[in-house]
Amino acid sequence: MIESYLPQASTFAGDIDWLFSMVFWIVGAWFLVCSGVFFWLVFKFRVPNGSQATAEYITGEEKSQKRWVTIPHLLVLFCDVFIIYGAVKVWYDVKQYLPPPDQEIQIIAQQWAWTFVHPGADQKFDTADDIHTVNELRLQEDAVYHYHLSSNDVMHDFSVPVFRLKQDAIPGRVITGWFTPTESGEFDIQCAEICGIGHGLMPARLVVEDAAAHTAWLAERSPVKLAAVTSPVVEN
Ligand SMILES: [Cu+2]
Repeated sequence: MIESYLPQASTFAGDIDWLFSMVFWIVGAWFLVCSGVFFWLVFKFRVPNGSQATAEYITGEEKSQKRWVTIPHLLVLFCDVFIIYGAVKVWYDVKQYLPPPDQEIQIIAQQWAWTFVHPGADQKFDTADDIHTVNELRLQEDAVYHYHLSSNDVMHDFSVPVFRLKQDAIPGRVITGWFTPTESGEFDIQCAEICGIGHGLMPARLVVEDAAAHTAWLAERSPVKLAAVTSPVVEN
């Protein structure tokens, strides 16, 4: 249902959509039942025009009256079991479990831009071959990524709708999570936490590409290679 409006581009996007759909159908069914009972009562006990009938005072103490509360209550609790089971399972898979990574990236939020850091060929951050991009995140399709999300100033939120991913960035903390892109293409990234007057101007682009294209891009953007090209050759 949701995927017809927004592609599912990560491995867990389908699980999140399944959870949304389950809650939608359970709550939707109860909404229809409640509305039906409500209007049935309204019309059944309608007083004809001109009648002098007075409203009946019901204490709700009789067993036959209490049933109107206890039976729906137990049925709702029964539905809650499914919602809680599904929510905890999906939450664990998306937010608490960390599958072994193929790649790692750093995501740094600030007022009002995103900086993305790839560790480069040595797979280590804070070294000379790190690749920095601003407001453009390039990822390899079908690779498991660990992200390390931080903020330089206030609270932000890294939101990638096609991944069904939202994660707050909190100053002073580095939050690690994961995703696996499953569909190549260009998608939106947006800050999802009001972070100041430029909050709405904090979008970024996500580019997911196949392994060959991504490797070529990493090689081309490597600062070590760029330095080799641009630095003057010193000869004695
Ligand atoms: Cu922000």
